[in-house]
Amino acid sequence: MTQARFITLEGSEGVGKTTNLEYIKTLLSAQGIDFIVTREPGGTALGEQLRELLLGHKHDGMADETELLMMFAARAEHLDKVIKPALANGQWVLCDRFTDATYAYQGGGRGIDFERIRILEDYVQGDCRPDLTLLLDAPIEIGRERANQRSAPDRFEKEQTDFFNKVREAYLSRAKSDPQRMKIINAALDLDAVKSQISDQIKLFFSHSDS
Ligand code: Z5A
Repeated sequence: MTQARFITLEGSEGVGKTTNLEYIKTLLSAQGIDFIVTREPGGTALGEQLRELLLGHKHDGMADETELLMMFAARAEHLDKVIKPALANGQWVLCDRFTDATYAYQGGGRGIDFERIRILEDYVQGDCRPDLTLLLDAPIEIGRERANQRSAPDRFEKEQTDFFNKVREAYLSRAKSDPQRMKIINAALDLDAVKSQISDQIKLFFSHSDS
């Protein structure tokens, strides 16, 4: 496998992205792949500061457009400082959330026109898109119940079930329209069953990357 690949992990809150990221790291390491792990919003010093502003409660009444543009501002920095240099250097990139999250949260959840997001995506990313996206999908109640067992809710986690149902719908609709890249993982199952689906998809991806 010569060319570096860009893999992203998506899903609504508490579905198990962080948990399964650790598992994907072991699968990549086992193949001897050189990779970096990063996340959005964040991944750079500036991006992490934007993350604090986006997730914290200091700006609870933030306009939807401000939120959208801050996501893309953090992404522009992330692409410039981390993602593109790593890929150019032959390192795979494993990223916890990327632009599908913008379509799902700012598009589906907040109701911003998808076409506006697409214009920003083209402007900020050029032709940089993930090669593989694993969408961890579970009914909202399951993810929320898992997430509630942890820290106090952030600005997004304060949203109501209706918001998260729209987020989930937008994610699923994107996966249906781009099935080559975006693979749906049933994250409602127990952890071993989730890992097994992830392992199957990653193996399939490796086999395509080889050819
Ligand atoms: N956001 C946005 O709006 N627009 C954008 O463009 C981007 C992001 C990039 C970032 O949050 C927020 O930014 C996010 C969307 C928005 N807000 N929300 N909601 P984040 O990604 O950092 O946080 P998160 O989505 O809330 O993820 P999380 O809370 O870290 O959850 P997770 O990583 O998916 O889950 P986890 O921590 O791995 O697991 C949660 C618990 O469940 C934990 O105790 C696990 O042990 C347990 N777990 C995991 N899997 C299982 C299974 N299969 N069975 C049983 N228990 C399990």
